[in-house]
Amino acid sequence: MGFAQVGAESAWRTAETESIKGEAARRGVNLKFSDAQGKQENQIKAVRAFIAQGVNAIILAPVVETGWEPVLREARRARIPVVLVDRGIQSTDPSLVATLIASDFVVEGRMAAEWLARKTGGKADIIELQGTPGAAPAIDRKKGFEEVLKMNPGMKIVASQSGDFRRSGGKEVTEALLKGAGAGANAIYAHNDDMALGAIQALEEAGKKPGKNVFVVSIDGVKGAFEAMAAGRLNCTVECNPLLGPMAFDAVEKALHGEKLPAKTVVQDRVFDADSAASELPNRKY
Ligand code: GYE
Repeated sequence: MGFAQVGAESAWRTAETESIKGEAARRGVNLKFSDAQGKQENQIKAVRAFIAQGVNAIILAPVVETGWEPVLREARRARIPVVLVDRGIQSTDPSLVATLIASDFVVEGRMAAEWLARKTGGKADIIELQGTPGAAPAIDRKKGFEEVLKMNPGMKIVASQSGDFRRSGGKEVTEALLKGAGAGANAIYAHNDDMALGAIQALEEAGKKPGKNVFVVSIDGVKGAFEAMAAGRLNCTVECNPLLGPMAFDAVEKALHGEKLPAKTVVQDRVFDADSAASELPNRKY
């Protein structure tokens, strides 16, 4: 089997890679792994190489939503089922993929905004740190968050930029925005924990108190986020489960047996905040 992974931009992504590699080993599956270093062209090349090598199935975590149809048609022609994990694609032809296993990122964005609305009494000037441009979680986490802002006129995004889901990106963008449009912000919404952790560093270096005079809310629920919450530096994280290996391999097996799969299986996520962080920390698996 082939697994075309996005890269290693975040702790979430590393946990997903380990989950899929671990599950392959448990099932005795020979897994060919490709890291696209965040570039769609590399991912497309990897999928083509898997097809050429005659793999039985392909797991794909698509870096962006668009541009997949030609290579997916090649896979279909070769009768190789493709299971999408964690990020969806835009396509008018549902028969190009066997199924998608992912969280609902719109719901995650809504949950983050609802938490912030409750905590701030509906008054917030927000810096938004977006994920990779064109990626499903960046598009949908923005959408869900903004839906809730529309119902809370006292909350607005004062500055918004991509930090590419990386800690370094979150830090650099926050540094720059704090000197400009985001100077007066009392909240940061990061599309993932890694960017939030970078932003926390930037806030502290700018003499601010993240978690106290600037609320920081993010998504993923990785261990580093729970540690930051327990230390009072991060306020809230919305979980997004990366441990997709078992579900992905179940789906592959069904696809290989010709079973029809649902278009999407939604992974359920919960919200955690600083109140429960310390007691939850030992239970976290990623
Ligand atoms: O939230 C982020 C990552 O696609 C759901 O990608 C995933 C996202 C995750 O790098 O940390």
